[in-house]
Amino acid sequence: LEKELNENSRLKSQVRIPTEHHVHSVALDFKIRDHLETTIAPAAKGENGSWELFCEDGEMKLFTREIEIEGGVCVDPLRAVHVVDNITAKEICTRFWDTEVRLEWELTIETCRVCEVLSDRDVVLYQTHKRVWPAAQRDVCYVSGLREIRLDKIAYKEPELERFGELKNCWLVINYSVDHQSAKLAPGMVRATVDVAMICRTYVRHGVKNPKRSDIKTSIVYTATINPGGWVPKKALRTVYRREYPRFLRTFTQYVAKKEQDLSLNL
Ligand code: 16C
Repeated sequence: LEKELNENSRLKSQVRIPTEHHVHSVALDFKIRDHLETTIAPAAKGENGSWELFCEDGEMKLFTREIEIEGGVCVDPLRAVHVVDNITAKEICTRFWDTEVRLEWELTIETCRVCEVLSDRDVVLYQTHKRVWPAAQRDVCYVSGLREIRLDKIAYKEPELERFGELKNCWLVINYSVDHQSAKLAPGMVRATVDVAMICRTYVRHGVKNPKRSDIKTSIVYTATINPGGWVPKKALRTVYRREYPRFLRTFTQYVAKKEQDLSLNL
């Protein structure tokens, strides 16, 4: 992190002492700020032509770009935008972050274990993913942080949603790879790395004083860059991603909606 900050004076000026104090707090704070600046920028949505829209289903849109690094390893970034009715940013992000319910919606993993609880909203996790033939099985170890974001920290607006209602709150989850002493590589396993952000904003219909679930909409911006950690046949990998990312977003949002539909609304 120090090296990255020293090389980038723009980011250096924005790093502050985070409210959490643990071994990953400064790096996590830096990641949160970077995602708030870049991930939700409208230009990243594909209007500049560099992103390929590969799946569209109602409000849900998924984009990717083909990127290879040294050794022909494919690290295509994924960017998805979605708008869901009736559920809040906090509900979506809390269920995405909560390991207790992970296996209820995450269809690609075999196991998930908490390596360390860093604070009441930051954890280090280890998980193994289902094996896809002919590639070796992958595991991943990452920090996962949950935050509510002050609205004055959000640089970009969503004009269509602002026509519907007033922006009420913003929550996010950041997952990024780290090493941990209790997450040693198992034989036959290949370590993948991830950089994931889920940023959600809740809007309440204009003019409504006591909103019901039918008066709210939440926008989701989800981005993911996975390095599969070693060679994987590119065509197979891209096929898996183009199948699994839409399946994840659809399954996960439907799961949250079902779990929350009968619970009272807390904004
Ligand atoms: O963000 C998501 N989930 C979070 C909680 O689990 C977390 C997960 C990050 C995904 C890390 C995946 C690392 C493994 C990549 C292996 C690729 C090898 C495939 C070989 C193909 C020939 O942030 C939602 C994640 C949405 C799913 C993304 C797609 C990942 C593919 C995983 C491969 C297993 C497929 C199993 C098929 C049943």
